[in-house]
Amino acid sequence: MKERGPCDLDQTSGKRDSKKSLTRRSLLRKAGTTAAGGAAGAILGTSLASAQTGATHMNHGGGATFRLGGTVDYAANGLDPTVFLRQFDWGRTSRLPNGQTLREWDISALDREIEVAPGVSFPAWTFNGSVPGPTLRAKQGERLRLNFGNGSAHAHTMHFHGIHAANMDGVPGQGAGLIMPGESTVYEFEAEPFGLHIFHCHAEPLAEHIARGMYGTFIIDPAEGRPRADEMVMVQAGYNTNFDGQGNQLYFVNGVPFAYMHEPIKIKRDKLVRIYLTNLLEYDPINSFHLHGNFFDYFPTGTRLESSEFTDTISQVQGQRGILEMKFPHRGKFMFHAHKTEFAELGWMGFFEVED
Ligand SMILES: [Cu+2]
Repeated sequence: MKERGPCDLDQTSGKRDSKKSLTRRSLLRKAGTTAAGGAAGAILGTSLASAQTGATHMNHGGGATFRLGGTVDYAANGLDPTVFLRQFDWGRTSRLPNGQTLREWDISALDREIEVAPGVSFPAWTFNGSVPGPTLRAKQGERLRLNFGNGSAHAHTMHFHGIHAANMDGVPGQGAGLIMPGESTVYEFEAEPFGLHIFHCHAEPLAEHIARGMYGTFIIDPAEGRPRADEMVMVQAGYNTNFDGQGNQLYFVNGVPFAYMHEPIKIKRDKLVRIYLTNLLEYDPINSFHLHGNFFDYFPTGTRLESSEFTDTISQVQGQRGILEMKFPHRGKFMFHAHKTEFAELGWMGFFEVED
């Protein structure tokens, strides 16, 4: 990891209200004394710098930035959250002798340093070079094939949620088992059931392999499709930048804390929006999603076509996921964030910007 100097905690004026002081204390408690202090310091710098200029870092008008307006280098990270949001990897297709469609992807495990906050680098383990990995998408009834190669210095697997044979489960000791550095394997199974699923590495220690970034979203469309909508994927997770396994110093959707505060998600008023929301957060047992100024229909795991709930807040435990559908009747900016406010203030918050 990059070395950082002492973080910016001492540069504040004494002018803070009790809420910011509390935030500062909880950040100090979480940050520890390693590089995580840098990460938390970068975040904390937001509220302290804002306090000095009279703004607040949850300013609904201006949005949040890291200290001094810094952003991370999306190009170097191989992931631009605004692009990733609506990017679905359909792989390539061919026809099997029985007439079934074969859909195929090439996935590599790669070690990669990514910038998780301005000037703070994190030694990630990735699928295809980014955290999260690609959003894989298929249609119910297809045959799916994953050509998996391990270009990492560590042993990994690909474990898919879904219905499949035991030897295609991507766990140590079954089927191909652990895929060693330089080795490869093929996972193959039917696309079932339709819904919103996930994939992740299942090598041990499992929590670390996931927390390092080895996860992604796996969507199987129902045969009859879903109503036309502006579709997007949001992968909730975090970075445990001090590797203590006790919690996370940064939280996000789609790899970059505060990304959609910098760059609100543009939405057309009265148009159907569909969010594929997954939770790959390690070390914290529960994540949540709360939408301001609106309600949504919720389809847990996306495996039924009828909404189970009309709400503005849902929770997801690790590995849980669900589809949200909504229309925005009002123009303007609306926040979305973890209703676990500690996560929100450490990066898991963003804006929708609704326009005509
Ligand atoms: Cu792994």
